[in-house]
Amino acid sequence: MLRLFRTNEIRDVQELEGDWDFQPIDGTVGLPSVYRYRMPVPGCWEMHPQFTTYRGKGVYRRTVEISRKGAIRLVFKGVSHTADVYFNGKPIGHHYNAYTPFAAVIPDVEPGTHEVAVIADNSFGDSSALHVPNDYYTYGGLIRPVAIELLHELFIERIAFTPIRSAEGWQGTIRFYVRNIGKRVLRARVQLHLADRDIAAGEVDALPGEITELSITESFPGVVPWSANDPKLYLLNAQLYAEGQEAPVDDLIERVGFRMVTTLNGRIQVNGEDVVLKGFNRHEDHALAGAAIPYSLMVHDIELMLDMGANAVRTSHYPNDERFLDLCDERGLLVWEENHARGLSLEQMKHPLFAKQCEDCNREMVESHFNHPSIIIWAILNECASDTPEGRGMYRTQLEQIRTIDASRPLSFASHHRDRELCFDLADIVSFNLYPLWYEDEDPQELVKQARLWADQAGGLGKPMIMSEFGADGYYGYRDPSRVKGTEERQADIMERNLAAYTSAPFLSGMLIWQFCDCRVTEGTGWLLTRAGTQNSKGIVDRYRRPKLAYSVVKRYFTDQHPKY
Ligand code: ADA
Repeated sequence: MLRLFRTNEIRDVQELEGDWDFQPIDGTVGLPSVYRYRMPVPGCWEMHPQFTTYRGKGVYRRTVEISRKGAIRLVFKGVSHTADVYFNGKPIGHHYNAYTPFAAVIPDVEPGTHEVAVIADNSFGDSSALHVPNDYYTYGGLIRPVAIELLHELFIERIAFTPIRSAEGWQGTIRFYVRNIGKRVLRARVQLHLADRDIAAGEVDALPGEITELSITESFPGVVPWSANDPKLYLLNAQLYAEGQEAPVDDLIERVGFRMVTTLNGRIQVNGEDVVLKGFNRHEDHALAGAAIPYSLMVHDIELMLDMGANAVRTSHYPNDERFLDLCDERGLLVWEENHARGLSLEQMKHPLFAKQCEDCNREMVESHFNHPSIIIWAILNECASDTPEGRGMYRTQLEQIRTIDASRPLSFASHHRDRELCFDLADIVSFNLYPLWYEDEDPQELVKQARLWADQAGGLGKPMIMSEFGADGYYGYRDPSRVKGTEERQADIMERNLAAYTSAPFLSGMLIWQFCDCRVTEGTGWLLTRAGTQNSKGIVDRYRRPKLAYSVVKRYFTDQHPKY
């Protein structure tokens, strides 16, 4: 399943899910001649009994049937973490980062049987600035769906919908990006259907080899706004006509919602109403699936979060699977989505590929997830060197890059630098990762007030504030009357005191528990990579989603006595 709704009625799209051939290879070898294994796609190779800890390169291969002569596009929603794509043995694409989608166009394909092969690499090394040994696991393989599309030489690359709420009612600015992979200029015309309206969106000369933008702003009177309590969604159906053709040559269907996010008076508003985010940080990790979480288990995660009374989720620490975001759109869960970086020091940020790899990740994240109404915050660089002047320059560049692509959502970053933070003035929302009662013996009530003062003194005055992480380890099943650190009892006690403090702090706009589920971490040395069981055990549920004692504590604070916002 690619998405939770049909994205094309005209364009021929086929998902390439199922068993692919698989073979691990040494660094230097190209495509192998013998494949000894089979591997499911989407999937992680760590779920195969022979590859539970394999770090290196593995080749996935399968054949595809093409029914007609012309252009095709191979779409990869996520390959972990570096992909080299081959079509009939020829290299056609390269991509870095497990958590963002990419595609490769092949302009002139004959009908018949063809071979697709992908070398996936999850090793750490000089060419990777963001995937490094860390407090989560970099799995290997084709972890998200793959599809093949049959294309006309003129097609819709993407659509960006921005809802606007004004005194006169709802409007929407819609940008169509039309791509011409042919050799001559083509006149393109876009016809749009949205919220019971048929709209001629306009015409444009699409230049060969380029992506041409066409933009309109329209009123949509009478639409029902998207909200957490009533997450009303609309299909935005665009059809593309090429000169000289009667019938549309391509289409793209997006799903959108009418909602606007603002940050006024030190609070976050959705459609003008103040919201307080209550929810979780969630890693895409499951004991039975690794990072390739199937749809039914995504639903299970969302149901568990909603059962505890959550209204928000943070996609720590990378862009998420689109199907999960689709579910958040449908269930009305507010999303903080962030780029891929966790805990990088200034030295790691000075890696020669850091800037480029972040820039690609930011662009791919924002462009591909632009239309999800559930996403209300974009964020960058969790706990990186925002306490240094050089780091500040990099934060500034990245926040500016995101604002250029999407000025409609507030920006944030999660900081653990306390009074040493230097970048709060650059963001719209100030966010703190603090672990009172776990790493430090501090009183959450006092600490959260102190954090507000730190923010006010460091450029965050008047900005909304979120406790973006707090939590404690609790090993599933370890219960003991001593309530020592690591017991489920102690974790529940620590959650109780943190939640009591944050739910009664009137100046907070959000609290996001670290973390929803336990997650596997990279095995290594040093305190971070030698966590008990090679996992971060601060989940409120374990890696199988079994609830710990803290579950009912969270539920008590997030539900009954507290409204959804
Ligand atoms: C950090 C970090 C998380 C996780 C957490 C912890 O603040 O952002 O990824 O490592 O702490 O468990 O210590």
